[in-house]
Amino acid sequence: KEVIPPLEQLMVEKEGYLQKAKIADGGKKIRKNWSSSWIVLSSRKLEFYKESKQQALSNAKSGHKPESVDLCGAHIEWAKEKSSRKNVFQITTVSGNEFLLQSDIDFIILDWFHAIKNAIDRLPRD
Ligand code: I3P
Repeated sequence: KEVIPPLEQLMVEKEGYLQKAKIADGGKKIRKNWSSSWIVLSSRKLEFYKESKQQALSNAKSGHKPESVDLCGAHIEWAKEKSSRKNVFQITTVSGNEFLLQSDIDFIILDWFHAIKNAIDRLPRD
């Protein structure tokens, strides 16, 4: 059966490539592994695609799901001490997933930080 998502979830606020590393899953630390990810921000969530946008779109048609992050109650903070790389921030979800996001380009990472922070601040905390 077809599930129709609420309109707000269809509204993309920002999308682009960043370096991503997941460092905890459900509160449990996992081995850091940086990779390039196509990231899509909508009002309630972030989606991480492993592939290019083109590939992601064709995979989406075949029912393949990206990793999705619920931003309700999530935290975002700069995380200078979590990496040797520059321009790293961390997102921590209510479910205890932790992601580092990074770009070498200052304005790109700043734009993302503020876009995600604004999305989180607009959402209810639970
Ligand atoms: C990790 C890899 C990461 C590095 C991490 C290393 O080694 O070099 O790039 O994180 O450092 O442990 P491995 O591939 O053997 O797992 P940064 O690039 O963010 O510094 P860390 O352990 O200090 O997080």
